[in-house]
Amino acid sequence: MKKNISYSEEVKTALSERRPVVALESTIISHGMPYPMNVEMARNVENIIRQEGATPATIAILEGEIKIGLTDEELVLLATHKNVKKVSRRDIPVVLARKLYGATTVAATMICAAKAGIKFFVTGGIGGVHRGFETTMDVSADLEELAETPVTVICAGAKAILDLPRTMEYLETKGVTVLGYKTDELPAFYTRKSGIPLQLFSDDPHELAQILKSKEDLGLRGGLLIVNPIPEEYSMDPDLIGRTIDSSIKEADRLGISGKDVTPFLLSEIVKQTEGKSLESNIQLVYNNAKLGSRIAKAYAAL
Ligand code: PSU
Ligand code: MN
Repeated sequence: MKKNISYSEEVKTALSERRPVVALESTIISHGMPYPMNVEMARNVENIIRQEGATPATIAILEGEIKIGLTDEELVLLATHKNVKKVSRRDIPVVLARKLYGATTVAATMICAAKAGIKFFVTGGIGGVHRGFETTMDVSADLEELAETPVTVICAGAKAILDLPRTMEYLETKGVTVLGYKTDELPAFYTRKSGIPLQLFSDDPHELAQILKSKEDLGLRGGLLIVNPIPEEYSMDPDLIGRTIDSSIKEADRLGISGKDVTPFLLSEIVKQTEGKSLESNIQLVYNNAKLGSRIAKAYAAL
């Protein structure tokens, strides 16, 4: 076991018995959703993973220690604490050395999961190439992490706050395998379709597990990205969400929001402008991803 990392009993036991474990991120709790829905979501998603027969491992940094698996008090702390930093790859060493609190992004959660020997990670949406990238050069570190770190990420695509075609091009250039689950189109988070075709897809969690195994057997670096569309009954009206995203981006520009604050600002602005409707969709797609991620993790454990 490495320095600076500690495990909950539940996760430690599951890992030592080689049972399926599914990682969860904490930026979605601290900077992605408002209280108290964030902590409710965090609890429910863990329970869904348990019901599916896998073990959840929510990951965060608490007082300079990487925690793999959190207590309920720790989930509440992340959901309410004002001094929890948004931690991506670059921030990890500083937050550890200064013994601070950090909520891990997709990139940072992948790093911690890989160090803990966890192969599967469920979230809502990944970061990507931001719109207006030509001037800002704003590209999420999540994309580079998918190219480097061997963790399979299950998400509902990426939000149209991003430049989705360029996000896909970036992933292609970096050699990241993007697999659609029961879809041949990149899902756009709140909606099932983006108009961007996928080259690779599968309808079968067992085949997805087998694809990961083949990649590992060959020693290919980097992760896999599995994109799972939001269930039809929770998907949003594309025109409404499109307009909301456009006006949220305008508001961010008007206020001069930049860097790591862009994504959290846009997420909260969208919830505000849809009067909470988008939040219900966001929560439901996380649950849907948790079911799929657990099934793939179980299929992999049975290989
Ligand atoms: N997209 C979402 N919800 C989120 C995030 C992205 O729909 O909560 C979070 C994730 O933690 C992701 C991070 O890794 O935002 C990306 O931030 P940035 O664009 O600053 O890299
Ligand atoms: Mn950025």
